[in-house]
Amino acid sequence: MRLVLVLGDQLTPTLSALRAADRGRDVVVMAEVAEEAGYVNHHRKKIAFLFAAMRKFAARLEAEGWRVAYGRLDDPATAGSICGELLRRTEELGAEGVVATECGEWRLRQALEACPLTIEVLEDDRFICPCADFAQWAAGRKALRMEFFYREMRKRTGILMDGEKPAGGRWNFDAENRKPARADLFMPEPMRHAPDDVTEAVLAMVEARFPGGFGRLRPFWFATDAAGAQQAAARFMAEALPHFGDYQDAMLAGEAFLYHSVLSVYLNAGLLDPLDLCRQAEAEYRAGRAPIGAVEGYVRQILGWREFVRGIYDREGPDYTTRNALAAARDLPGFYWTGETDMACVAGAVGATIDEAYSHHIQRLMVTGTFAMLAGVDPHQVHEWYLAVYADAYEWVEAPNTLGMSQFADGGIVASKPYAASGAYIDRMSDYCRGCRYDVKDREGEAACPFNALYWDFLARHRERFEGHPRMAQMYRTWDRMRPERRAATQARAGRLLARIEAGERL
Ligand code: FAD
Ligand code: DLZ
Ligand code: SF4
Repeated sequence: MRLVLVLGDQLTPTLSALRAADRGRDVVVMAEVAEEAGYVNHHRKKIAFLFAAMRKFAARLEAEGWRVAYGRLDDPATAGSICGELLRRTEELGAEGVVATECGEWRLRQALEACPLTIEVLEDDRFICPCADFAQWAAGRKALRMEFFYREMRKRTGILMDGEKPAGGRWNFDAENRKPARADLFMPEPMRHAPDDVTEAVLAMVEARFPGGFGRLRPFWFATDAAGAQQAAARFMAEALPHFGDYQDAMLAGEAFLYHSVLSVYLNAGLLDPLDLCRQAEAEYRAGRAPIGAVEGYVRQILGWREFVRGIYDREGPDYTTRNALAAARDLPGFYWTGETDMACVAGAVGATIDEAYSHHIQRLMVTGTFAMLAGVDPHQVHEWYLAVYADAYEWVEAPNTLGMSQFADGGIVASKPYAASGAYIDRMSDYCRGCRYDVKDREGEAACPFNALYWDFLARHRERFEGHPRMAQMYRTWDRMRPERRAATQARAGRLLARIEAGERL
């Protein structure tokens, strides 16, 4: 008899470990453990979502004939860690070994390697591109560009392909996407699920165990099983997908979700399947219900970005999260945890994060991400923040996005250039600046938008590294054309802002 390990983000009935096991003989081990709940200051909604989904998945497996040894967080006998739980169950049940699907995070992969048990580790084939295939694609390339990887994935899967050609005649419809949002648009809403008894019990436990934990626990409306997640996906496909491309990069004050799917939380826990979502989106295009630009944009995020960052995480190894190419060392400002700042865009993004354990990609990238990079915040602290605060956060997807795409801490593996931008970008893509105490048009005064001075100061600080970059040279020419006294005033303003950040003052 063997134990079959099923982790909180492996809630998929066709998981490789379950396929390899014998349901008449083997015992599934699932465990809510303090070590996983505490390796960062997870949002309470994230913990509640996972525990409720784990309990329901265990019940489903039992209904399908599996024996499940499930350890609850408040079980007095719990060993407190995944390895500890496997050891406890081995002894209790007299098991002869463990079969597991490879864990997403290096941290846990290493902990299981060090666990004194015989563990057979199988590939996680819920991903569309096996790590070995990614490594083969990447080998020998000077630079890894998502776009080329993505085209290979389109050809390999046949998604949005008309024979050898991309559907709609082009691989990429980005140029037609990226409209700023308008407040008078119809706003689709993600599907909200009322908590049932299982979820209520988990919410009560999380309330009791993590009274000072990060984030608002209620109202809680995530789906916690595959059927609910599938309903949410169907709602997205019908109501939001047709405009997904148009407003992919838009932001609106008070609108946390816009036309985004809000499905990553389910996808990353295994309640939805990535290829299936791509096929559902393609079906909307083929049926004429959603335009190619929207569907291609959506598919690119999953078939392209999601698979690409996972391949990078695996290839770069466990030290990836320690990278700090720009030698940034400031502490993460306290307002990342409280939202207490006069910068309306940051307050909006952090506020959504506190309330929903969610913010959409452009808020993550161009608001909280860009601000941290411009302010020279230690990327490891930024990484730990992103890993904690989002319900969809697991290191394999979060770290390349944070350290690579948003902080340029990996020196340019994920992003070819830093996502640095002044307040003008946020002003163009959102309505935040209208309601902000700061003046987005000003760079130097005490009421000037902090992004502006910090942006130019960032470019000046890292001139040696970036001025030769073809897509950044223009910015350096603009900076050089400014009058010396304007440049000095801008850098003085940046210096005052950075000093206030270091002193922990409100911005
Ligand atoms: P949609 O906008 O509807 O996109 C569709 C799907 O595409 C998503 O559900 C997601 O699965 C996938 N996707 C989109 N962009 C990316 C991307 N850049 N990388 C990988 N998959 C992508 N995503 C996570 O799943 N977990 C994270 O911890 C995470 N951390 C991030 C940190 C930073 C600093 C940044 C800039 C991005 C991060 N992302 C992360 C990527 C992206 O922001 C989220 O996937 C997206 O916001 C999830 O919301 P959604 O489901 O509404 O996405
Ligand atoms: C994120 C998380 C949390 C909060 N708690 C648990 C848990 O108690 N038990 C469990 O099996 N998994 C949990 N997870 C998900 C794991 O952290 C995730 O499986 C690893 O990070 C590997 O990707
Ligand atoms: Fe953000 Fe600056 Fe606009 Fe205020 S003025 S919302 S700080 S970009």
